[in-house]
Amino acid sequence: RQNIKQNIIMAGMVRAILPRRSPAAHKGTSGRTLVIAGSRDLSGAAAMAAEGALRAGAGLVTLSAPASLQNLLAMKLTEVMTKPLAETATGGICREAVGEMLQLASGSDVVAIGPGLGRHEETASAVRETITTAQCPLVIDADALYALAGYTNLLNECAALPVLTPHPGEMARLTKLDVEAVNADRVGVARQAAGEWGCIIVLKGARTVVAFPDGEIYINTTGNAGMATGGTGDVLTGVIAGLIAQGMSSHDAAVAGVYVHGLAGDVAAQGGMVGMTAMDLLKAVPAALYGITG
Ligand code: B4P
Ligand code: MG
Repeated sequence: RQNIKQNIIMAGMVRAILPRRSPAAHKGTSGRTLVIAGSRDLSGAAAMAAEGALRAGAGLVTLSAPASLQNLLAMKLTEVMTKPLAETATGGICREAVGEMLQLASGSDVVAIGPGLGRHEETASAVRETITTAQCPLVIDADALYALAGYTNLLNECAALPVLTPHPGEMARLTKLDVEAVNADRVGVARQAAGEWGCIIVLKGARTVVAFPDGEIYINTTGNAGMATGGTGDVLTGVIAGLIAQGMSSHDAAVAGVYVHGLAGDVAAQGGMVGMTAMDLLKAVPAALYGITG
């Protein structure tokens, strides 16, 4: 394990793996992304993740969220299709929504799940069932990571190698370590989790670590402290999913996604690092992609 290479993610590496748009492309050829996100008080996270997928070039993006958010999200997101899900009394996804989520997933190339779902136990259980039953690649973030704490053994049941995108706080909960221990050995902790659970770990923060089950590590150097603001993590979830929708493997999408996302943060920071928002970052994703592929 010690001998396995640690790679720094370089522009040339990302240039070689990013999808290129054929002149004859239509929206169907750029993939279908399903985002499962949001709860009554957390609509912004769902919107950010859905837009992240679009900004990464995904052809069609569907956002399924609790029914009470339907009108608000449909107003907020012009280009995203919205599908209402059955919800609990507190406004989170309920058990009865599992069938609908699986149905939507079956027509999708990738599912991103987690931002803003809330932490109701019924929602967590519906999330676990969806993750273990859906047949497409998954990007798992935020409250879906909360749902997996104590249940990481379920990741074995995923149809394809899932991508998990924890920040150090979420990683601490998943590993039952404290945040200091995670931060003291980011590479070691991410590598061990990826190997033990059978997943790709994207451990976020300055110098995001991407770890694979075979011990391979990629470290990202794009991005800046201006990204330490609400919603930027939700954008990353959408960006990685949007790249998978366009035909990238989960492996390549995780590596390229963190690089592009950080570069978008660097582009956005040209307008001022302090006070930049996740929305600024979203708008900078196409320029970041263009800067890499031309
Ligand atoms: P959440 O509700 O979990 O909200 P969030 O995930 O923090 O927001 P977001 O999705 O936008 O950011 P994320 O970090 O995913 O937070 C609530 C609770 O979580 C809080 O109570 C807090 O205590 C805890 N928590 C949050 N972050 C923690 C941490 N780092 N350690 C311990 N506890 C934490 O995504 C941010 C994105 O920006 C990532 O892509 C990241 O790589 C990037 N980024 C952030 N700072 C960067 C930097 N300095 N340089 C480069 N990239 C950076
Ligand atoms: Mg987050």
